[in-house]
Formats: sequence, structure tokens, C-alpha cells
Amino acid sequence: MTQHSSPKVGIIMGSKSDLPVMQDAADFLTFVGVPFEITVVSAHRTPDRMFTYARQASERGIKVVIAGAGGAAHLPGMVASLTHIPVIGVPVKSSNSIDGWDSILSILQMPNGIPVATVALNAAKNAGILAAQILATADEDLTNRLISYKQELMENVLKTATELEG
Ligand code: RP5
Repeated sequence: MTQHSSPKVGIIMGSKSDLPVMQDAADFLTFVGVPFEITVVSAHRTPDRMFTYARQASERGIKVVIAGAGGAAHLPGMVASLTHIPVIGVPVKSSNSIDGWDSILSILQMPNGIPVATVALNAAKNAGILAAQILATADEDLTNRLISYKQELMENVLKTATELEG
């Protein structure tokens, strides 16, 4: 697994079983050249590790955390409660999930004061894009790469529209 020496984004997940979903965040960050680290931190099975990770993330240079979890998904919210840096939550439709709603609501319905930016179910790619957009507010080169990416999205849609219209 790719790990960068000075990561700016921390991608964490409750279980290795979340990796097939969370890989999309890593792939997008690789695509736009944002250094990241990726690991497993379980809120329920390794609470001390979660506490240490969240408490030390900022001082290690992490600017944004992407946290994915399924079922009773406390990881994103608990990490957000332990750090001042932005946390993006990815609800994962895991094997122990009831259609993903448990994870969506656990991550989305945070109390006032402790926000988690919640993306759609299994939408780790959007979490990667959002993390890059946050970092791009202080990085002109990254901003330009994101503008190019969105331009490409638009051109692809217009191309399919032209093809469909004949
Ligand atoms: C959550 O429970 C994890 O984030 C994962 O989505 C789910 C199932 O974990 P495993 O039983 O596959 O390790 O805590």
C-alpha cells in the first residue's frame, strides 16, 4: 500500500474489510498528487489507537482526515471530537450493515459543535475530492489540477450528450 513520507491526508477505516471502498479516496489523491497515509483504526476494537491517532494527526502535519466505517460507525465522529482538523466521513455498506442506513446516520447525525462532512454511501472518491478541495484553498497548483479534473468531467458529459443526440 502506498504511504507518503509527509502525508497531508490521513485515510483511516474501521476494518480492512472497508478497503475496497476506501481505496477510491487513495486513488483520487494519488491522481491529483496529494500525499496521504492509509491505515486501519477501529473506534470499537482499538479505542486507544483511535484516541492517539486523532490527538496526534495535526501535529504530524495531517490537514484533513478521511474516516470510513460501516454499521455502528463511530470512527469519524469520535475522531472529529478529538481533533480540530476537518474530518470527512465515508459511510460504508459493510457486511454488518442494515442497507448502509446505520452507517449513514451514525456519521451524518453529529451533535452541534462537532461536524463531520459526510459523503454518500461508499463514496470514498468524493471524500478524496473534498479533501483535495480543502487543501487546494492554500495551494494554487492543486487548485488548477482540480479545475482540470472538473473540466474533464464536464467535457465527458457533453461528449455523451452529443453522441446520444446523434
Ligand atoms: C466496522 O464494522 C468496520 O468499519 C466495518 O465496516 C464493519 C465490519 O468489520 P469487520 O467485521 O469486517 O472487520 O467497524
